[in-house]
Amino acid sequence: ENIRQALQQMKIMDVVKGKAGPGGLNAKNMGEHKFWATQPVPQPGEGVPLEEGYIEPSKPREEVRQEPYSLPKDFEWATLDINDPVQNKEVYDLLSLNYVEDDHAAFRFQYSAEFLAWALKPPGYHPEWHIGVRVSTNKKLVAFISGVPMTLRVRQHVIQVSEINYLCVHKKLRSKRLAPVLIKEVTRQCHLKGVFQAIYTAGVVIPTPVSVCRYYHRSLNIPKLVETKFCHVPRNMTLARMIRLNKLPSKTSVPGLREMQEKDIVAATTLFNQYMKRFDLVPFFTLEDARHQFLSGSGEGEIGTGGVGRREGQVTWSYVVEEPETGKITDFFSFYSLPSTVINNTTHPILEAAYLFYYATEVGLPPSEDQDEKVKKRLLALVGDALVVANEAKFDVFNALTLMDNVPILQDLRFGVGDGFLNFYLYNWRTSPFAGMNPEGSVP
Ligand code: MYA
Repeated sequence: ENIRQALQQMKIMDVVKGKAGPGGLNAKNMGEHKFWATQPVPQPGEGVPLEEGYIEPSKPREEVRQEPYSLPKDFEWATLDINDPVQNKEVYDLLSLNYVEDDHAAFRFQYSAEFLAWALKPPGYHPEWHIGVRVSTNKKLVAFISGVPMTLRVRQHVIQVSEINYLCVHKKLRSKRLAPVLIKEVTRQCHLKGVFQAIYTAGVVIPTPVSVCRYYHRSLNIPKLVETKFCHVPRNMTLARMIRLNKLPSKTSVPGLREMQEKDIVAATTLFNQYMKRFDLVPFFTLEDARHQFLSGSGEGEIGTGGVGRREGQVTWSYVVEEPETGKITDFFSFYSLPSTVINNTTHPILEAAYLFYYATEVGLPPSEDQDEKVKKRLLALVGDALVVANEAKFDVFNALTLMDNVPILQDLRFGVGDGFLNFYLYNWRTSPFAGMNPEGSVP
C-alpha cells in the first residue's frame, strides 16, 4: 500500500530542486504558531476539506497594501537584481553561510551563483519578488526571500502561483521574528502582481503540509562519502566490497540516449505535460518554461570529451532518447547540480550532489495504473543511465525524493534511505492531503 500511495505522490519542481536539507521531521506543537495562525493556510485540526479552493478571495490591486511592511530599525528593504553579478554574488554569499543545514550541522546547501540565476529567472519572473533586507548603515545583505511564477495543477484545478524559495535570515539575526516580515512582504509583492496562491517546501513542519517526501541517496564516490561521514561502512561490509557493489558502468545503456538540444524542446515539452497527468500536484510547462528548465542551465559548448563530464558552471543535465529508426523522442530525464559545504572539513570542503529532476517516458502514456510495471522497467534503465552520466561528471552522490514514479526503482538502483524529509505546502489553497508515504514508515 505504501508503494501504491507513493506512486500517487505529487511532484513539483521545487522538490527536485532539493530544498530543505536532510533533517528529520521537526514537529512542534501545531497549536503554537503565532504567525502561521494568522495566515490563510489550513489550521491544525481543521480536518479534510469538503471543497477544494481558495481560503481568502483575491483582491483588486488598489485594495492591496501599497507600503512595504516595517522592518526593525537599522534595516531596509532591497530588491535584488540577479542579473547583476555583484548582487547575485551577495545572495550566493548569504546562502552559502546561512542557508539550510542538516540536523547535525554537518552539511549546508551551497547553491552556485549560476544555479540561483537559473532558479530565480524563469520566463515571466518578477524582479520585485527577489527581496532582500540590508543593514541600513553598511548595506550588508542579511536576509532574503524569493518567489517565481509558476502554473500549477492541483488535481483538476490549474492555478497561477508563486513558488517561494530561499528564505534565509543571517545566523546572527535568528529568532527575532524577521521571517514573518519577509513572508508578509513577498506575499504583498505577489498580491500586487495579481497572484494569491503559492507553493513552497520546507524541512520543518508548520501548518499544514499537503504531503511529505523522503530523501534517498545513491552513493557514487564511496571513499569520499565515507571520509566526509555522509555514509559509513556497515559492520558486515568492507570499503572495497562497498565500492565494488556500487560500481557503475562507464557507458550508458539505453539506445538513442543523447543530450537534449533546442530541436527537442517541442517533443520534450509535450511528453512532459502528458506524463505529468499521472500525478496530482504538478507544474505545467510552456515551451519557454521547458526550454528554461531543461536547457538554460546546461552551459555552453562541448561537454567534456566523448559526451560525458561537465561544463563550466553547468547546473542542469538533460538527456533525451531518440528512437534510432524514426527520430522520435520517446523519453527524457534530467538532474541538476546542488553541492553542499562539508562543514569543518578542509580535506573535502564540498560534496558534489546531483538531484534527480524531471523525467518522462511514453511508456507511461496514456496515464493509467496498468502502465506501472512497464514504467518501472523503463525508468530503471533511464535513471540507471542518469547515474552513469552523473558518475562520469564526477558527482559524489545522486539524490532523489519519494515522488513521481521514483519509489519502485530506488532499491533496485541501490539508493539508500536518507534521514531528510521534505514537506510540501500550499498558501491560500485548500485541498485534501495527497496520498504519500508514511514518513515514519518504510518504503521498500
Ligand atoms: S524553506 C528554507 C528555509 N530556510 C532555512 O531553513 C535556512 C536556515 N534558516 C533560516 O534562515 C531561518 O531559520 C529562517 C527562519 C529564515 C528559516 N518556512 O524570524 P523567526 C516560521 C515558513 O523568529 P528564524 C523555504 O525557503 C516559524 O514557524 N515559516 O525565525 C520556503 C515561526 O512562525 P510561527 C518558517 O529562525 C519558505 C517564525 O517563522 C520557516 O530567525 C516558505 C519564526 O520567525 C520556514 N522554513 O527565521 C515561506 N522557518 O511562530 C512561506 C521558520 O507561526 C511562504 N518559520 O511558528 C508562504 C507563501 C508566501 C507567498 C504568498 C503569495 C500569495
